[in-house]
Amino acid sequence: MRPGVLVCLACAQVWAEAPPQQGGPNNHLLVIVPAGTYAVGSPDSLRNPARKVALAAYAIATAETTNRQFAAFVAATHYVTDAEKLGTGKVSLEGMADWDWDQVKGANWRHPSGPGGTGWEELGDHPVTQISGSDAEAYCKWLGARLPTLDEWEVAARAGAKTRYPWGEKFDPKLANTWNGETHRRNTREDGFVYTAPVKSFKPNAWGLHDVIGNVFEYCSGLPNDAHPGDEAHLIAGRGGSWWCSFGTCHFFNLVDIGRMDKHGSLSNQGFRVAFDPAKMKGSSK
Ligand SMILES: [Ca+2]
Ligand SMILES: [Ca+2]
Repeated sequence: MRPGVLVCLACAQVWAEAPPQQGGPNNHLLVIVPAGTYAVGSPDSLRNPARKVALAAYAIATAETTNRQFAAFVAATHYVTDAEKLGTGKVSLEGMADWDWDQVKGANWRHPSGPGGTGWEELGDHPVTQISGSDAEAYCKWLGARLPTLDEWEVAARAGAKTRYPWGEKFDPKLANTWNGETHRRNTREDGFVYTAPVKSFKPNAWGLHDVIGNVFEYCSGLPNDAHPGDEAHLIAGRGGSWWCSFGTCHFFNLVDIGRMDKHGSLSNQGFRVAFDPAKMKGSSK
């Protein structure tokens, strides 16, 4: 597709044509984003200021990577995640105080809330969690994929929208899986889910991407402009917020804010979606 085919009409969210979708390895459904110059950021953000970015063509998954997809990777490679090596993962449950996370022994992607909680087999269509940014990179390497860059993630998540959310400027709790309620002591269940939701439970954006807002924070490559030299070794960026995020705690469930996480940390609200360089997709046999 030649650049310029995607023409924004009078409304910021109406595009002449959505990018094509195609099946990728390990059952990832992908959107092909054409090369072009795209608007990202916001005038209100220091970490992600409004600007134009030139991108080469890339493919990005329409959904967050699921437990079933991650299980196929582990079955093929016997990969051991950071949480499994450490023996613990960070878990937050309804009833805890805002911002509290427990370091739970035995919490890992197979049992994201800990050994007594629901296992991955029952959460096959849910996004994989309790994996670190380093684990996500290992999955991508196996697949012949990579993490999206911060700008690639935002362009695909915006799908032409210039607003704070894919659907406009005002948050709508029915359109994404976030934390509903005044505090983490009690969840009002307005969006129907307390913790992760099966991927694609919510309406996609204009380009067919689901859960760009909420469900799980999504690791991206690169760091925002306030990073220091050497930060890449221990930090990784995340976008879009998660089921845990609320207006009273981390309110990064939007198209602008960029989170920074411990690259080897594992939490029950952090996951990822994959991206590809189109030329490399043909070589994958997964
Ligand atoms: Ca929710
Ligand atoms: Ca997400």
